[in-house]
Amino acid sequence: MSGMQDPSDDLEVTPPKTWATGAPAVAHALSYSLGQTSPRRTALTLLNLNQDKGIDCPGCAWPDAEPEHRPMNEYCENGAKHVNDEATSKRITREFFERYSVSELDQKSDHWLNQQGRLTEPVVKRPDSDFYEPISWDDAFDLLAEHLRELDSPNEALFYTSGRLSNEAAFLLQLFARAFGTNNLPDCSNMCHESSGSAMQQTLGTGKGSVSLDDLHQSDLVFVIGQNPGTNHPRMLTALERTKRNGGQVVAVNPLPEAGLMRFKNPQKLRGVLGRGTEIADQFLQIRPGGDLALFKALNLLLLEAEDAAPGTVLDHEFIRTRTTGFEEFARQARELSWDQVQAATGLTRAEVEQVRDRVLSSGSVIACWAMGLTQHKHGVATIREVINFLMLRGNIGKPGAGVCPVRGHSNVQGDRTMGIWERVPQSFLDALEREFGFTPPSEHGWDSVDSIRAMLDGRARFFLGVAGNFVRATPDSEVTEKAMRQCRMTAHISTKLNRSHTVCGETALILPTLGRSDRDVQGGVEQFVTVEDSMSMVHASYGRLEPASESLLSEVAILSRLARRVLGNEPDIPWEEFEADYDSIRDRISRVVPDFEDFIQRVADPAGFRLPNPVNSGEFRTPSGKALFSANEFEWLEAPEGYLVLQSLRSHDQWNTIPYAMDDRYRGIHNARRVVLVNPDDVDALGLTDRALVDIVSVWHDGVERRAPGFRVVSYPAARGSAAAYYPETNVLVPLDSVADVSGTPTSKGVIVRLEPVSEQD
Ligand SMILES: Nc1nc2c(c(=O)[nH]1)N[C@H]1C(S)=C(S)[C@@H](COP(=O)(O)OP(=O)(O)OC[C@H]3O[C@@H](n4cnc5c(=O)[nH]c(N)nc54)[C@H](O)[C@@H]3O)O[C@H]1N2
Ligand SMILES: Nc1nc2c(c(=O)[nH]1)N[C@H]1C(S)=C(S)[C@@H](COP(=O)(O)OP(=O)(O)OC[C@H]3O[C@@H](n4cnc5c(=O)[nH]c(N)nc54)[C@H](O)[C@@H]3O)O[C@H]1N2
Ligand SMILES: [Mo]
Repeated sequence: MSGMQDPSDDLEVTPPKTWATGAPAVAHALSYSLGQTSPRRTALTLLNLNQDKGIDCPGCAWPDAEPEHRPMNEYCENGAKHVNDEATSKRITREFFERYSVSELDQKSDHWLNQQGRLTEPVVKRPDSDFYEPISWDDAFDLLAEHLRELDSPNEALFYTSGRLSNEAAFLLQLFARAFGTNNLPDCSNMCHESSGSAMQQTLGTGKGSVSLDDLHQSDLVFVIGQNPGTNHPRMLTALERTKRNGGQVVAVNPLPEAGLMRFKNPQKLRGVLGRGTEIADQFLQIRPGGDLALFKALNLLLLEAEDAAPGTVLDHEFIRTRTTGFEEFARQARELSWDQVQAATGLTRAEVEQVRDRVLSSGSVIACWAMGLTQHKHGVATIREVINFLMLRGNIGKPGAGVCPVRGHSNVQGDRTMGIWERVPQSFLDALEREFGFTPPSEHGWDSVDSIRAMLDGRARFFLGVAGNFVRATPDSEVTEKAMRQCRMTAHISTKLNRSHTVCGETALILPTLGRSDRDVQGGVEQFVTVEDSMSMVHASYGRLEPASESLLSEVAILSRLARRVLGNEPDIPWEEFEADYDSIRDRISRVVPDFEDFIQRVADPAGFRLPNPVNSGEFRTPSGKALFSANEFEWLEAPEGYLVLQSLRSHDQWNTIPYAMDDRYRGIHNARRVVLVNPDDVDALGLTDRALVDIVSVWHDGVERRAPGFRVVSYPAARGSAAAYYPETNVLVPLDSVADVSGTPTSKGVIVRLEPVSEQD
């Protein structure tokens, strides 16, 4: 497989932190930023982050507070690092591509590739060459059009996106793909919150979360499940601090005692800098990976039993009777659970679960927040359905302070879906496109990310265009995925920075450099803005503020409009030129195609933006029965045979998805190395290993193929017994392509059965 391995010899380990986001966090962000760019650009980006007429932080999808409650520095350490990674003063010039062949670049690490700076002009790798060389935009569009036209069917083309795209660019991409004739729009959601969407769609009739920031502030009890907010959604801690101040409680469920779940020091307040900070979790459940289905089944059983003991006092009968179906079957199955099963799956005691039940019984409103710790498991969809059963038992859906809160990843991943980036978009959306643009979009479903890899492998797909993202590093089974990509006739990427997907090339490969969210975007002499939708369905504008990295950069909207025009001409009749010249003209079309976007142009002028309604909050469930569904979920858990562990692949504190910013994981006390595997000290002993031993991680799967990630240091860490944790994307090689969640097809990145094989250090 390609890619240099970052050595692990300089590893230093310090005790994990027990609190997150104090003053040192701000200092770290500033030092990273100043390493990337000038003090002036740093100040310009940071002062504009999440402000009225400013840059929407291209980091995570956590919502902004209302403008009047937004401090001047409404950003977090990791958002600051992230936006300054984009604002870097470093540039990749044509000399760079003369100096390094593609094969050489392919040996570089993810970190090194990213550190080379912003891409500045379009480049092409031709079939018989090992070098990228400059190409004009015009020639690049011609080449793309030529490759698209020679396909036997539009379905041989794949259009991948990550949730970095604005609403406007996303709308154009799906419009182009469908006018071209395919629904092949795989996206990062397939690897991310797809399980949440699947579970909520089945049971509640909506794919989106139902709570607002206000709900979170007011809630009596908030669950934070399978989520590391101190690192991945730091501003969520400000919200949880408010929940606590208002008298609410927090229960955290995680195999790792993550710093942000324990204690928070608010960097925006003097008290936060100097004091002890706020305790976040009132109760921490250190669960085994994949044990959450059992935990929520157990809680549901305890609630049913509490109702038996005091009829009419525990369940919300009115809600169950009038708003739901399936309760009887659910309850019958819930009572079959045994506590031995719960203990084996969760590693928790009955007393711990009963303590949570008591908190629930004393709470009028409950919210469940979750992220990748639930979605990336084989039974992720069933687990989330069970969480929804749990909320519905006491009517905790659609009332203030209560509801479902899948915490999204990329800043506009939710908006991209709203705009139709979905390989299985509903027919009603396709019909609306047809009414507006006068062509018939294909109704056959497209391929998701995993199916796209399968299609490339067996030659059913031959053209890959990635708009943002890093497909080969985000997807599972790295060796297989790389082979699939290399078999394409053309791979092309619209990107801001260099990454591994550019070095794993099809026969012909293109890199098309684009403006980032922070760059000023002027079309026809007029400054443009774009819009995004956050995790709580707030839609608002984002304005680029920095001088673009090069004069040759085009915006995503411009690239997609020109490409579409070159490929499709005037057939169907879509005003691509107008779209490029004035983004309001795209918003106008969005307002007529996408539900709930009426008067989009006027409404988005409000600095606070506007909130898309969630039907659940007005008691409307868009399921076939018109009611919310209680589901009966089979008991399932992850059992590792003796001598094996359940490995989860996760993010360090110092990376953004596939891109490590530094070799550290500050809150977990890991320094100068990423090839580490965190294991409970008792498991280290039981496996006959020692702290810092050098091991290969080997995964086993019923296809009999042995997948190996070589050269990791064992670090004794307070992880749940029987579990291990190591960083993504270095461990994606261990996740079999076919190991996906039921229903959603999401790779099981948090549930891989592995053994640790000692490596001799003689030589
Ligand atoms: N700084 C920064 N911010 C980011 C990102 C980033 O890379 N860097 N990525 C963005 C994206 S795209 C996303 S999707 C989000 C991801 O946000 P998270 O979901 O917080 O990301 P992960 O690092 O994958 O962490 C998963 C958490 O789930 C826990 N976990 C693992 N398995 C289980 C399990 O079986 N049960 C339970 N209860 N817990 C489990 C892990 O210990 C870990 O705390 O963050 C977004 N924000
Ligand atoms: N094993 C394992 N695998 C995982 C996960 C896991 O937890 N474990 N998490 C999964 C999740 S949740 C996700 S969301 C995916 C993430 O997968 P992706 O979204 O595909 O990956 P990113 O690392 O966010 O993509 C980074 C690249 O995006 C480009 N980029 C950045 N900003 C812009 C922009 O404004 N415009 C354009 N055009 N390009 C831009 C840059 O070139 C950069 O190199 O990975 C998934 N894969
Ligand atoms: Mo994600």
